Amino acid sequence: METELKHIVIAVMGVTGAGKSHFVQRATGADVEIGHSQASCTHEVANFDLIMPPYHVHLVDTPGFDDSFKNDAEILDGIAEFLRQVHDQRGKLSGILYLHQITDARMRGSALKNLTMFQKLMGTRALTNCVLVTTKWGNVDKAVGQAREEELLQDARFGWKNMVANRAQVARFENTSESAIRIIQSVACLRECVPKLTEELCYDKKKLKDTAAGRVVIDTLKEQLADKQAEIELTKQQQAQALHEKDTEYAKQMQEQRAVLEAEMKRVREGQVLMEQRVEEMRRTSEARALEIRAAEKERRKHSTKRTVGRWVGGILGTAAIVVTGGVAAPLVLGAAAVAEGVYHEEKVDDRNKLDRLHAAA
Ligand SMILES: Nc1nc2c(ncn2[C@@H]2O[C@H](COP(=O)(O)OP(=O)(O)O)[C@@H](O)[C@H]2O)c(=O)[nH]1
Ligand SMILES: [Mg+2]
Repeated sequence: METELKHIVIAVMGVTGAGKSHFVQRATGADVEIGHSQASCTHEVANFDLIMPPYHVHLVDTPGFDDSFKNDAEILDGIAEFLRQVHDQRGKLSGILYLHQITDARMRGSALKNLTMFQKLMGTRALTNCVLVTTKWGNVDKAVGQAREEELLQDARFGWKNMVANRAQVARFENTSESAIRIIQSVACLRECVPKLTEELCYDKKKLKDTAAGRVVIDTLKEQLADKQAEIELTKQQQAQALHEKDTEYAKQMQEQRAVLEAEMKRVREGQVLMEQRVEEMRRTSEARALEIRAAEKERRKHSTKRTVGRWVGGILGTAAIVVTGGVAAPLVLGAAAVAEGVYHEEKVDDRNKLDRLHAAA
């Protein structure tokens, strides 16, 4: 039956905490990591399958442009890579759901930034396939929620008015699977869309930094770089002053703070390098990462086979030694087994960490 299903892609976007992963969980029943604090959970673009005849929906959870672990360049790079893959594999991008929590009394800075990025990513034409979805209605008085929804639709500063004028739909998520499915159904049947970012990268062959969304990120990175430089300068002065006053404890604190700031500055610079990529380079980078991951997985499997064989051989020899010595060698054999198990465990953790690092970078 599966072969008869039509494969479509629907992306879920919005600020951290808007309820993207929760929505995906409600729609698919999958074990999606949901955030219960301000720190974001979804750092990578992640695909979840939903069989909804006649469609096989690839529901794609994305991180917001306010992630606590990744900067805007890394987030945009991840989204750009996802859009490039959908385009290259002739995937049908049927819809983009933009989630906004109705519990927010005021549009926070991060919410405004995400909205700006969303509009830059989509452009105008793809808005036909966009749904502006409000969430968390259960956590707000209905009349208050309705007033906020009205404000979102009327106040031109929020961009919703313009998006709706350009055929974006509006929906309320009622925190049930049926509600999630209804929203998905409202875009599943639409003709596929090509977001502005896909157009810019795949047809106009622009570098990420020259796209509409990229330009916003470039400005943010420049500001962040200037801020970090100023902070580093300040810690240098404070460290010198502390040393002059022989306050070694405070001088040490300032040195540590500077090291953190320098590491952050390095990440911002790496972000700037990412933005210089063209779509061909993105492809090469992601192919190289995929190869690295495959090689690491092969290596891990090889190690795990070696470990299993080692355990069996060790077990047989150990038992034989205990039998031959009439039990005298038992403490020795058991001690050796414990040491070997410790080594196996460390190797396994090392392999796992290496793989996790590669997956995180991919
Ligand atoms: N009551 C209610 N809680 C929600 C809703 N959507 C999300 N949440 C909660 O909001 C928090 C953040 O959700 P999450 O899906 O991790 O947000 P994400 O960062 O956008 O992926 C979690 O505690 C969710 O359980 C909703 O529609 N109603
Ligand atoms: Mg999430």
